Amino acid sequence: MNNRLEKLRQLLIENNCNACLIAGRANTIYFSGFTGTTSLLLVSIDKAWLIVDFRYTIQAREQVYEGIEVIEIKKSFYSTLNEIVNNNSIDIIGFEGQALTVSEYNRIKEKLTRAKKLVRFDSQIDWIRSIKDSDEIERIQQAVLLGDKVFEHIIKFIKPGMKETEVAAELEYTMKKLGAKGPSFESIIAAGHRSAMCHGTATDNIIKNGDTVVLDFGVIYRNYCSDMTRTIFIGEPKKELARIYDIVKKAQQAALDGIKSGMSGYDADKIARDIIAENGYEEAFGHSLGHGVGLEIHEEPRLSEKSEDILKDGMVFSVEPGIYVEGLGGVRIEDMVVLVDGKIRNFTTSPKEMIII
Ligand SMILES: [Mn+2]
Repeated sequence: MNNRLEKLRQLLIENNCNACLIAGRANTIYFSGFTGTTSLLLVSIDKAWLIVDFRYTIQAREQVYEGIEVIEIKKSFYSTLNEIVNNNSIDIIGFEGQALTVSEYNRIKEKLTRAKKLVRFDSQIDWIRSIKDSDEIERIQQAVLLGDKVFEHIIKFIKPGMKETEVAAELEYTMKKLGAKGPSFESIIAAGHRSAMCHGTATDNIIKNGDTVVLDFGVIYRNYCSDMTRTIFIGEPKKELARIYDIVKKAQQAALDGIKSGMSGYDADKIARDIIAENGYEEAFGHSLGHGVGLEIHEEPRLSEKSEDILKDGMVFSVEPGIYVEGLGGVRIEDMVVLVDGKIRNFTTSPKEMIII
C-alpha cells in the first residue's frame, strides 16, 4: 500500500508542496486504510500522520497502513495539525479542493502559524485512484456479483401493485443480508412515465401492468461500490419501448465490444451515442455513457461528450446508455467493466434479454 503514498508524494514534488492534507473519505481510505468518518491525513515527503479524535483512536491504530502514525487530537483537529506542521518544517501544503468547505479552508488557514501557502488540487489526487490494483479489482468484482444476486432476487419479488419504495426497501434489505454495508447511492426505481426520469429515485408511485421499470442501484462491499441498471417490463411492452430497448442494448453491446485502452472518454461515449442517433433518438440520450467507479460511486475517468480522459488498463467504469421519452418511458442498461489487456472485461453478469414480469 506504500506504493499509493509514493504516487501521492510524486504529485507533491511535482507541485512544489512539502505535504498534502487529505480530508475526503475516499482518499483517506485509499491512502491510509482508515474508514472512520472524521480524520485528517497529513502526508509529507517522508512521513504521514492520521489525526483522529478519541472516538477513533483504537480503530485507526488497527486500520492504518504501515508508515502512518496515528495522532489523537489534544485541543482540536486544527491545532494538532498546526503542531505537526510546525514540528516538521512544512511550509507549503496541498489540499483536495472538493473535500474542504470554504469555512474549513478558512479555519485551517487562520490556524496555521508557519505554513501560509495552501495549494489546491482539483482532481489530480483522485486520478491516482483511477487505476485499480488487484486487491481493488477483487473487491469490486465481489461488489458487482453481490449486486447481480440482489437483482436476481428482486425480479422474482417485484409485482404490479407494489410501490417503488417497497421494491427499494426489499433491494436494500437483500443487499445487507448478502453482506453489503448498504446501497452505494439512493436506489432508483422508476416505473411507468417516471422511467423517463434518468434519476427517478423510488417514490410511492405504484407499479402497474404495462409499466416499464428502471432499476438502477449499487452496493458498498468492503468499501467498494457497485453500480448496475436493468430495465424490465410489467406485461408486454408498448411497441416503441420494445424498439427502444433493442436500440439501447445494441448501443451498449457496441460500446462493450469497441472500447479499448488508449481511447478517449469522448470516443468511447461516441460509439453508443452514434447508434442511438442513427435510430432517431439523438436528443433522448442526455447523459454520459459512463463514469469511473471505486471507493466512490462517481469518480475518474468520465466517458462523455466532453471528456478528454484517456482510458487505460486497470480503469473500472460503467457503460450505461439510455433513451428517455417524456410521457412514454425510458430504458437504460448499465454494466460495470474493467480494462484488461487493452479491452473490456465485464463484471456484470445479470441478463440483458428483455425481462417481462
Ligand atoms: Mn452509473
